[in-house]
Amino acid sequence: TRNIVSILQCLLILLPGSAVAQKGQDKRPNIVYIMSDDHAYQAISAYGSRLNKTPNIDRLAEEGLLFTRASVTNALCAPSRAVLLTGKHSFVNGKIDNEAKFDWSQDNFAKILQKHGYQTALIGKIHMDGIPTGFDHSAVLIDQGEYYNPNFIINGHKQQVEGYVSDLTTDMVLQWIAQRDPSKPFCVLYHQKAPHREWLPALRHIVDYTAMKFPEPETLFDDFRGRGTAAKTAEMNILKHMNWAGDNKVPPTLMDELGLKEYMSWDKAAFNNNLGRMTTEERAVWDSVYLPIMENFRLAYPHMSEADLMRWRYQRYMQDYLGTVAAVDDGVGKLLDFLKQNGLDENTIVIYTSDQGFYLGEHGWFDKRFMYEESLRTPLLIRYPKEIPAGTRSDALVQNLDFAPTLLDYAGIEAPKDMQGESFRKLAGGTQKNWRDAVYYTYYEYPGIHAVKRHYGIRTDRYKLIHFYYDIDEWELYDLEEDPQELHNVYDNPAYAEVRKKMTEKLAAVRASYNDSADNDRKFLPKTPVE
Ligand code: SGN
Ligand code: CA
Repeated sequence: TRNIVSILQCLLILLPGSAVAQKGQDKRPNIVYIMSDDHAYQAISAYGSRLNKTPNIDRLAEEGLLFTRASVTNALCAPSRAVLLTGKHSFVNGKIDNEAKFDWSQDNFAKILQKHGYQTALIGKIHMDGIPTGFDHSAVLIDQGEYYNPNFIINGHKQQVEGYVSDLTTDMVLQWIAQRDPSKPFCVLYHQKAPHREWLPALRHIVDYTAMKFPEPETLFDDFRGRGTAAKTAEMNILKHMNWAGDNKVPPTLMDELGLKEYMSWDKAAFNNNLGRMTTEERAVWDSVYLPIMENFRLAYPHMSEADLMRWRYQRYMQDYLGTVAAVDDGVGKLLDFLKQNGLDENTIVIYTSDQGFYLGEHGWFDKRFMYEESLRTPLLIRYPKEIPAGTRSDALVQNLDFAPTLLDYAGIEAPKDMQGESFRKLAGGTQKNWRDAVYYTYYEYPGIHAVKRHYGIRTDRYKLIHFYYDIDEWELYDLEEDPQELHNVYDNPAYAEVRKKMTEKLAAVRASYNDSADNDRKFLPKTPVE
């Protein structure tokens, strides 16, 4: 089977234009929904990245619409995917964290599209157990998936596929589009694993990216003065909580030699498993690039201060993270070219987004989870020339909650009344009239990895109010205009008394409007209380 997949991929690459343009009377638009995993907007040049260039994702901004303030309702992988599918908040669809079971029997927008004659496919990472419902075809990674020669479950059958995960995911998407029935519209969820931890780039990108030096964020050495307990106790610090082998690619033998300890018990195993998936030839290329870096580190280590180590780890992190983004961007380029070559570019809506944002060293952090801007916000770009003028930007407070109703709207289908999001198709011209003035956020995975405490809150045009609860009871209020980096909690600042009052009322109203409550918060608490 590995060979068959490879042959099909070759055919596809050899025969551009082999897919058929849309035929027949059904002119409803096709949908390609691209979602990568943990792709920070700070790592997209259309968003003004200081770090990297993403020429292909940028094409979506040049030819379509870029949302500057799109956000998620719960900055974690599987919950975000459940919100995408259902158009409902986590406390309604039940997938509150990565652990909770997702009930695939509930309604989702793919099922609705299917019922209305769309061909549907899900390809790449889904990170939810069970057999996906609503898709004619599925080829999904298992759990987090693997970077090199990954396993896929293709329509229920597990198989290892040779190649690099981001390229394979792209090729499988193109292959599926090529073989579809051209008389019916299609919708494909094209879900990249990258740039998720442990950040292993395609071999074609490692020489360039490991040679780069990236600017440091202003808050790399944040001391969290002016913030509450939650930020101080989170375990997302690049110096203290990152894995040496798995994340920074320091070989386990070198860790032992330098006396570096595993932070996560699976650190060394992760390194060995990831690299163990490469063929001998692939491994030789990898070693030729990474071993000299590690030899330099071995020599430098005895003379490095804590700050030096932080800087070194930040650079290593960025080199690998941004290296994985490069193949995601290549894939977007390949898809856009493919659609054009096959006459599908006018009638296909192409969306690019991520399952949430990510910290690229801001506050000294990696990972996500918090309602602070870097993880709350997510990139969102849409190309659909029939309705969206080139080069449009919108500041509207759209959310991943809105995807299901929006995609149904584009397909000419009325969204079920119980979906909580709203179609943002009407914002496509760039207007912000008649749109929500606050987004609602909930986060539940605590106690858990990275130790980010449970919280919920709202963000409006200018302010953000957050309540951390469970083993603490703390409020934070930020003035995003005065303090875009969220360094000063002004909740107890008398100058903000009026703002605090209004935001508190607003939060209560928004919570009630979505049917969320303190009872819900309690319902989702772990059964055994934390000491
Ligand atoms: C793994 C990662 C975490 C990450 C979660 C959730 N650790 O547990 O850093 O927050 O996934 O990510 S790792 O050492 O195993 O890589 S999510 O995107 O799936 O929500
Ligand atoms: Ca994610």
